[in-house]
Amino acid sequence: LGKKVTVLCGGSGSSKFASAISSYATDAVEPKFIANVADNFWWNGLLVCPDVDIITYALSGILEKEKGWGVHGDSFVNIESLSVLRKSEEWFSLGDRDLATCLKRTQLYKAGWSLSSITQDISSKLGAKNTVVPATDDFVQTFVRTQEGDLHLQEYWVKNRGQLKALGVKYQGIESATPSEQLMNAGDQPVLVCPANPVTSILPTVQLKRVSDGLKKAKVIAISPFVGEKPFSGPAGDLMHSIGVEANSRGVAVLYSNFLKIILLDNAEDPEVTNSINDMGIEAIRTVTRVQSEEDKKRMAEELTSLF
Ligand code: FO1
Repeated sequence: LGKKVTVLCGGSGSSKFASAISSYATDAVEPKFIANVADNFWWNGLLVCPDVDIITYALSGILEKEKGWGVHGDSFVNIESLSVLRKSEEWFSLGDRDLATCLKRTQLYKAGWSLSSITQDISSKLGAKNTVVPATDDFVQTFVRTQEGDLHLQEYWVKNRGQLKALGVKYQGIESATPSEQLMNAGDQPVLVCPANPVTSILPTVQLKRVSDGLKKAKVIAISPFVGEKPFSGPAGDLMHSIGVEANSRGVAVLYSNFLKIILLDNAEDPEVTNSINDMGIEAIRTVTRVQSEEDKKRMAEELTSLF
């Protein structure tokens, strides 16, 4: 068996890297994918876990890659029917197959299963090639402070399309949540931080108690989700400003500086940013960070394997 590595994931931005490692690096490494849970929410009585599901679908080869969430080729009959009943409430388009995942999850959750046992069960039934572990079994939820009040991340991002000015972020429940055992022991192995939105996808995982300290001794490698000021996907820019850091790769390095050893930056990155990250004692390596084709995934998997 290969070297054990821990991969910290968000959703869409991380899914290509998760599938790159799963498809092309598993001769050399045995990856464990830790999924963010702070975007989980209750929808029509169902427990929806977008990032957990996005990574599970990616590792099972059924992710809708175009959108970066949901199941490829899914239908949306349930949403059409629900919209007939109350259109204004149906801003979250959960596909029909996705609905089955969430129905089953909710049923098991209500029967007393932990989120990690449920995830293990669902991911193995869907044929995921590697283990997916929720960052915690407890409830941690991201709320964005706006002039209209504190909005759950899904309301801020999906319902309001990220149009309200973000004034701050809080992770409700994080102080009392217990990190998963795999996350707690991650410091013993190399750790990869996928190019995810730090504020919504990585901080709620690494700020779980004792995690950041545990990561200090690990070889932690992150891939920047930014090229210049432009994030790969999602609301990273505004949310980073709202917590007082620059919305670029240097801001990412600052947020991870407690434990980060290496950061992969795109070749197009500003040399000044690269130099200032090196000055922080973090090794900045320039490469091609965009991963689209299978060829790109293979190259990225080889590059990462050589760093682990
Ligand atoms: N994102 C959207 O922008 N619109 C949607 O209707 C939507 C539905 C959806 C259903 C299931 C799922 O797992 C994810 C879904 N997402 C949708 C993506 C998602 O909620 C966000 O991109 C992430 O949670 C942000 O971390």
